Formats: sequence, C-alpha cells, structure tokens
Amino acid sequence: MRKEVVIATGNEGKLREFRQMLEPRGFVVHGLKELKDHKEPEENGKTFAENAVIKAQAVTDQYGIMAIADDSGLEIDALNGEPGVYSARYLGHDTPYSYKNQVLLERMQGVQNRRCRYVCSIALTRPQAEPVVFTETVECVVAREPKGSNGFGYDPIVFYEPLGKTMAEMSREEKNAISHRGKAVRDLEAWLSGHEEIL
Ligand code: ITT
Repeated sequence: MRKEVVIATGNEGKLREFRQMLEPRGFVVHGLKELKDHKEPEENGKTFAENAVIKAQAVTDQYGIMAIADDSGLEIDALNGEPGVYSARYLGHDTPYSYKNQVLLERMQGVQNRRCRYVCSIALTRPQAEPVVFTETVECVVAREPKGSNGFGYDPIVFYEPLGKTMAEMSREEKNAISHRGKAVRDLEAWLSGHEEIL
C-alpha cells in the first residue's frame, strides 16, 4: 500500500529533512505546493505543540491525508520566554536575522541570566485519529556576540555550552545530534517504527 504524507510547512529546509527521513521508509512525501487551494491556518496557539497540531490538522481536515508539521522557536528566560511562539514573526517575518539577533543582544546587554532554549514540536495527524505530538528542547545561553555562519535564524547567538560554540559554528551533523529538531525527529522515527501496521 502507498503510504502518503504531506509535510505541512512553507519552509523548504524542513521539507527536505522530513523527505530524507520518510522516503526510505516507503512514504510518498508531498509538500504544500503540490496541494490545490491549500488554506493556510492561523497559527494562534499558545504553545509550539498547539501550533504544530493546527498546521498538520488543517491539511488532514482539508484533504483527508496524513500530515506532519513542525513548530519551533527560541525562548529566552530573561525576556519572559520571548520570542517564543512568535520566533518566525519577531520584528517582522521578513526582517533579516542579522538585525533580529542584534536587537536581542541589545535587549540582553548587562543581563546576567542568559539561559535560553530552542523548542521543537512535531505533530502527526491522520484522518479519524487523535494527533500525536513530540516536543523536545535544547538548553543553551544567549551569546555575547554573534558567531558562525552555518545553520539559520537565531543560530549565531545561541551558544551551546557543552560544545563551547554557537549553533551556527556547528556542522550539520553536530547540530542534528543535540538539537531540539534532531531529538523530535528521532522521537517521531521511533514512533513510526512501532506503528508501521496502522499507517
Ligand atoms: P512553517 O511554519 O511553514 O513550518 P516557519 O519557518 O515559519 O515555517 P515556525 O513557525 O516553526 O516555522 O518558526 C520557526 C522559527 O524559529 C524560525 O523561523 C527560526 O526563527 C526559529 N528557529 C527554530 N528552529 C531553529 C533552529 O534550529 N535554528 C535557528 N532558528 C530556529
């Protein structure tokens, strides 16, 4: 039987990573661009998990097909968890991250408590089934200055103490081994392995 799944994301990087994981497992993977008249839902959840479910469930409800969505972001303790679920929209969706990162560093100037974390929730939705959600985090500190050019988004200012470098100074493999998304994807893989018969 063909196992079909839609990756409910407008982010090409996320689509590529999920494709790499799911195609070897026999899934036929579709991106949102292949769907006709897809209605983008409002991401109005209060948590990453709620938003991941909103994005995946919208596709399952509209097309009657299994869907996977990822919602993620950066929480800074001294800023009451900002930018949090607004990470992609913080200071404007299309504002360059070099600017967003500079603003965050300015807001953190002189602040002693630099604890922060990346959070990733992955939701899997299927017709006539409850959503399945995996949430993982990676604990970090806000760097004093941006460093590194790998990765994306907030990576240059997110410093991972056990390796002594920012997320943007890590290779893809290094980041994947410890990251919020790497861990959540492995949770999803383990769940899929244990539920082959019902997919
Ligand atoms: P979709 O909602 O269409 O999947 P998106 O890129 O808008 O795509 P999110 O709403 O989940 O995705 O926003 C995630 C934001 O969180 C992203 O734009 C970054 O600013 C930040 N972020 C999440 N994971 C990150 C990582 O590994 N490295 C750097 N920034 C990250």
